[in-house]
Amino acid sequence: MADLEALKQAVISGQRKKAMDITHKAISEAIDPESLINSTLIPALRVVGDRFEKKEIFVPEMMIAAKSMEACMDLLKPLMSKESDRSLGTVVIGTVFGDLHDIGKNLVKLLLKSTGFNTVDLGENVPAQKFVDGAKAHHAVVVGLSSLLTTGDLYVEQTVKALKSSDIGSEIKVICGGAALTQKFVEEKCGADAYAKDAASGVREIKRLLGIPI
Ligand code: B1M
Repeated sequence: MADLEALKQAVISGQRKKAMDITHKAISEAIDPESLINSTLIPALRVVGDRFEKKEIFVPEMMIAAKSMEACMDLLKPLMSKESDRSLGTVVIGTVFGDLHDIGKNLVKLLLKSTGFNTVDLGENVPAQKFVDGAKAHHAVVVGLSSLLTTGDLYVEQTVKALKSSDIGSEIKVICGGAALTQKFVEEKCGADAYAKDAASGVREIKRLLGIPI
C-alpha cells in the first residue's frame, strides 16, 4: 500500500522525486485522485503554510514544497481530466491582481473541465479589466476569482465591481474562492454571486448559479 503519510512528509520537505514515486504507487493501486489531493496533498501544504507563518521555513522552502505538490498533481491530472462530451458553458478563471498563487485555481479548473465546463485560464496576477475583457471575448457564463492573500481583498472587490458594472454585468455570474476570503466578504461586501471554500464546492456553486442539476 502506498504510504500516504510518507507522501505528505515528502511534499512538506520538498522531496519531489520521493513524492512522485509514492504518487505513482498510489495510482497503480487505483487510489481516488481527488481524495489523495484533499486528504494528503492539500494538508501537506497547510503544514508548510503554518511553518512559514511561524518563521520555521522561508519562501524558498515553501516554493520547493509547492513544486513537489505540483509534480504530484501533474501525475494525477490525466485521471481527473476526462473531457466531457457536453459543454455546460465557459468559465473564465484567474488569480486576482498582486497574487501569484495558482495551485488552488488550477485544481478548480481541472474539476470544472472534468464536469463538462469549457475553461479559459487568465493566469495569475490578473488586473480587473483583464477579467472583464476575458469574459467578453470568451462569452463566459461565469467568472471565477481566486485569492490567497489578505491584501487581495481590495482587488477581489475591484474586480467584482468592474465585472458587475460592465455591459455584461447583468448576465455574468461571479464566484470567488481562496483561503483569504469569507462568504460574508465575497457576497455581502463585494456583491459577487457566490463564494466557494474549496474546489468541489466551487463546481457545485457554479452549477447552482446556472440552474444545472447537481
Ligand atoms: Co504563499 N502564502 N506567499 N506561496 N502560500 C500563503 C497563502 C500564506 C497563507 C502562508 C502563511 O503565511 N501561512 C500567506 C498569506 C498570508 C495572508 O495574506 N493572510 C502567504 C504569503 C505571505 C506569501 C508571500 C507574500 C510570501 C513572501 O514572499 N514573503 C508570497 C506572495 C507572492 C504573491 O502572490 N505575490 C507567497 C509565495 C508563495 C509561493 C510562490 C512560494 C507558493 C505558491 C506557488 C504556487 O501557487 N504556484 C506559496 C505557497 C505554496 C503557499 C501555501 C503554503 C500553500 C498554497 C496552496 O497552494 N495550497 C499557503 C499556505 C496555505 O494555504 N495554508 C501560502 C493548496 C491549494 C490547493 O489550496 O490555494 O487554498 P488553495 O485553494 C483551495 C481553496 O482556497 C479553494 O479551493 C482550493 C482547494 O480545494 N480555492 C477556490 C482557491 N481558489 C478558488 C477559486 C474558486 C473556488 C475555490 O472559484 C473560482
